[in-house]
Amino acid sequence: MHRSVDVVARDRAGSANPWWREAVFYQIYVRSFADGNGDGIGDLAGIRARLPYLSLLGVDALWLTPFYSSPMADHGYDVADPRAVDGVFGDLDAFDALLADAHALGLKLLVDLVPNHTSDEHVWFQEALAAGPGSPARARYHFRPGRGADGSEPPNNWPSVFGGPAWQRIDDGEWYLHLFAPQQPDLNWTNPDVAADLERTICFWLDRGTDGFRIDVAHGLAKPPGLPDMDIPADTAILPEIPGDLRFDQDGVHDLHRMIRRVVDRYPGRMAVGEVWVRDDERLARYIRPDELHQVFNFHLLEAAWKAEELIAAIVRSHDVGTSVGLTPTWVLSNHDTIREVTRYGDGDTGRRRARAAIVLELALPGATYIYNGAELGLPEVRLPDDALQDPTWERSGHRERGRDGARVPMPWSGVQPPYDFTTGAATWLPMPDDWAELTVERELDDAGSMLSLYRQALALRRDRPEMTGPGIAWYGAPDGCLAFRRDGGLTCALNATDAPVPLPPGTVVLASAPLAGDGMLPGDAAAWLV
Ligand code: TEU
Ligand code: CA
Repeated sequence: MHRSVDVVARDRAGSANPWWREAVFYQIYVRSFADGNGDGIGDLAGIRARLPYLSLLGVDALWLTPFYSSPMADHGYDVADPRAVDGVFGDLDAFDALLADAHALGLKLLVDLVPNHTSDEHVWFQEALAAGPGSPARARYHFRPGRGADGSEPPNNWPSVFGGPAWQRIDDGEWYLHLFAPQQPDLNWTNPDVAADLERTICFWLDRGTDGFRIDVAHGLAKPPGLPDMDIPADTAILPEIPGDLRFDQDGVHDLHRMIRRVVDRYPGRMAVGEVWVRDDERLARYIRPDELHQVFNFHLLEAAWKAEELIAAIVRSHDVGTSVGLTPTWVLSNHDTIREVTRYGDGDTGRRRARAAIVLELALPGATYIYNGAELGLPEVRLPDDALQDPTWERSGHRERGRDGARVPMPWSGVQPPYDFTTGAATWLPMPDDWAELTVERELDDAGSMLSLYRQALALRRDRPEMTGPGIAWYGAPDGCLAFRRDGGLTCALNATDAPVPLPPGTVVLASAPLAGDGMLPGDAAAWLV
């Protein structure tokens, strides 16, 4: 077996080697990272106080999830004012101070843009409710009369991503569209006010020195003319990107990304990465054409099962998406919407071993990597009690889907019991498990065998080793259930997804996710780097 996906990345737009191309980004779910004022909810001051940790970890850039003024129906992804900081998280001074300190440590900082929808408490939506049917204020959203004789049926059959219909009826009988929670009305991107306001928001954050954006639901935004019904397979109600899904990835979305790019390009060195859940690679690549986004998340690796064939296919596909437009790819193992990798890969010891191997694999790959806070500690998904669940998915699915809270439990910093120094207060916004004493930052920093130490070693090697370079990878033959590839610069990465040891490829091991199984043998569920 010798597959080659060698492609020399074309330089484009400005710098031959922009900082984001091979950067390691660290995603901070702001509510859950560190609490600076004792109310049990993470905030900007908490992040600022923990910046030395992030510098020690060895990442290049941070991405903060929304910290804007919000009623928190979707924990900040329901934005009431995109140019104001919510009091729960701090204020603009706290943001500026955080940004200045991050820059002083050499860390770049991205903020989240949420252009698909606003909060129902956004001034525009309040105006729209008051102004009535047919008004210019309603034209900024998608208001429609209902179907049926009395208009009591939703205008079309679209489901909300969080369960239930994507339409909400209001008192005067009209309905409005919300692809997510009813508190997140979708904006109408054919209305010029909408684009003008996003431009203001982009400039507002870039003028403060922010390095760029993660763009929420970047495959949403544009809606098909007339909002027709879509085909909904009987077995699915809420997964986005079902075939023929008219809610996402409409051709008109690309004009909006070109607009965003024109604005961002006025600020040299800044960038935007889109959250695009599009499983067709050719369509996914459209979002990173030279005049659109700089990067797009690529979820193939996150969605691959723990099997060599699936991992290889995910890597080849992701790599090709990038190189088809002259870019290096992006890699993601988890984020605040997905099951934590330790749990996804089998939980317990098996899950931990595989998550260790997965990060060794991921950090060997050419391109940019996004790490979700807590992954570096090996945090598992938490099975929270029903009465603690806050994700709107839980209620909207009629308690069929537990939602994403299990991946959003606050970070354990030190100590042996909740709240593990996440807060100086007693309670945390989601309860923390009693058995996380071994998973704190403090404990793992002191343990050479911890997940955190593995991340730190891998990140340091990635930064320092000359072998970790070049955009291409060449595949080696590998035993069944295993994979091995070599980067242009000379690094070999081997991964064993079986449960029995296999011989390592030739070379000197510089990093291994588990102790080697005797001379030159890579144990099961492990990965290694060789030079
Ligand atoms: O997620 C968008 C989105 O489509 C996700 O719901 C995704 O499809 C799903 O979780 C895959 O399992 C973004 C944010 O990341 C999410 O936290 C927000 O709730 C959502 O947008 C609405 O703003
Ligand atoms: Ca707080």
